[in-house]
Amino acid sequence: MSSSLRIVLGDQLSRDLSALDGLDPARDVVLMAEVADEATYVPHHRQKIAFILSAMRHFAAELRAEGITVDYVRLDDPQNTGSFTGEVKRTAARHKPARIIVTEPGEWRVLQAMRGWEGETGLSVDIREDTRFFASRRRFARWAADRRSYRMEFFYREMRRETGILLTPDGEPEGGHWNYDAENRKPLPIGYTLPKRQRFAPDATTREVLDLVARRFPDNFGDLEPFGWAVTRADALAALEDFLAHSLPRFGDYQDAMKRQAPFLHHGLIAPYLNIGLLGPREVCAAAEAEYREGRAPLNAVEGFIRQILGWREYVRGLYWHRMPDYAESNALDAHRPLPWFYWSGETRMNCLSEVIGQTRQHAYSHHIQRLMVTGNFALLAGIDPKQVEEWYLAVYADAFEWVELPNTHGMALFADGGIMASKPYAASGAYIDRMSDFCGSCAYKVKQKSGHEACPFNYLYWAFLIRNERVLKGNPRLAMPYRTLAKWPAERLSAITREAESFLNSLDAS
Ligand code: DLZ
Ligand code: SF4
Repeated sequence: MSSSLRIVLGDQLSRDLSALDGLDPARDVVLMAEVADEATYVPHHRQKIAFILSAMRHFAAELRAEGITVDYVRLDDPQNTGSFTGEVKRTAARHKPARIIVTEPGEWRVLQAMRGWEGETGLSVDIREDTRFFASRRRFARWAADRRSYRMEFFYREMRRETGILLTPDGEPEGGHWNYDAENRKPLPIGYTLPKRQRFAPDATTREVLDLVARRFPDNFGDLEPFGWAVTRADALAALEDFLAHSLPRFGDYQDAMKRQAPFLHHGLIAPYLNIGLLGPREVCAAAEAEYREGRAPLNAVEGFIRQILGWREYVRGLYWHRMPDYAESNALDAHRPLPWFYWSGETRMNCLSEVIGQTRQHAYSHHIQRLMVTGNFALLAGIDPKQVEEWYLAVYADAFEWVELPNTHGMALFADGGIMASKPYAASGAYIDRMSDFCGSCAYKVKQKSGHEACPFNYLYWAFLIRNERVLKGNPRLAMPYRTLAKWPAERLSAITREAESFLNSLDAS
């Protein structure tokens, strides 16, 4: 048998990766490469770079411990060409394999590069399906065929039926309903004690990577330390156990709640591990289901958690591959304002935004409702250019890869796809943030005030957004109520709102 060069990318750190199927340790070589292109295609959070590089180094060490030959290229290797394609060519020249085997990547631009590898190396390139997802790209395409717009809920039900997860023996949804979200919108009670979350102290490998990142990326966004992410499968499993035991039971109740100085609440904190391959979605869903079946966690929590993975995560990935590359180009609400500088500095008098951006800077993490209803909501209301918002989301979160970031930002948060993905824009005034958080009490603005210097900007921005986008949004049945309200207001009131919003937005510095 001739040898194969097998390539493992930084978000493919799974022993069951299809590119490693049938690997012959006596002949095959695995290539893993730290490359400048990947570290710089957006200005990643420094913890994100450290997390990925450290997890890559640990994964390479685990493969070597199995007797597998790993050609590992470090970022500071003087021969490093800086690109996947350059490193594949260099390694192919070194090892002279008969073929290249790789698993399809998570990003469109990388797939385009991969498609050029045959021409670049003169070798056959076997691009294998990423079997770590529940739904293959083909499976999603079958579901999406003939639909003009997609709804996660229906796709999710099919996934539940297909996998049998949380079904009764006669194939009905456990508890009689598919979705328990109505029970999952409670604000945190005052004085509530949150579970303590397990974090992982850096070992020698991580320390070395932290030094490298500090040297190479001194000016990137985000605190490098304290660094508490798991960088091995064993620690990622420990993080999952910690979540299941202490946070899952109340995950449902408080999954939309927000609190000052409490970035993690009851959230899973496992998206970074899932998205780079340290954990697999099947094992995570099975573990959560077992908590319900054994009576340790209630159904509203377990169903809500599983829906994020079996439903939402698969749905956004399917949609990304089904609609790319055109998906990224739409701008349905004609939003062109530049991203305000405070998204990077965190310096704004709007307390909700400074809290959420501060947590993001500290942890390369912010939970889903903060991403959607604070940073996302503001960008939507302010009419910020989708490309600039997307770059920000792709850069600042440890779990962000384009397949998951783009649909969530472009479709869900910004409605830039005009409703392909979500049935309405998630626009909200300050009242929503006030109901779900304790941010407003210590804000320089007054959440109950609708206009004037002290008014919460979300209040007039919300109405100005509806006024500005009336032509596109008025027919949306889910926005019928606010448009009925607007119809009752005199024209002077509408133009005063528009003026106030414009003058506030014009006062913000662009990034
Ligand atoms: C995000 C990232 C970074 C920062 N660095 C690397 C790297 O040096 N080497 C690597 O293989 N992958 C890295 N990644 C992850 C890639 O960007 C990711 O594999 C592609 O975007 C495909 O999803
Ligand atoms: Fe945010 Fe408005 Fe509340 Fe201030 S008052 S924290 S700006 S929602």
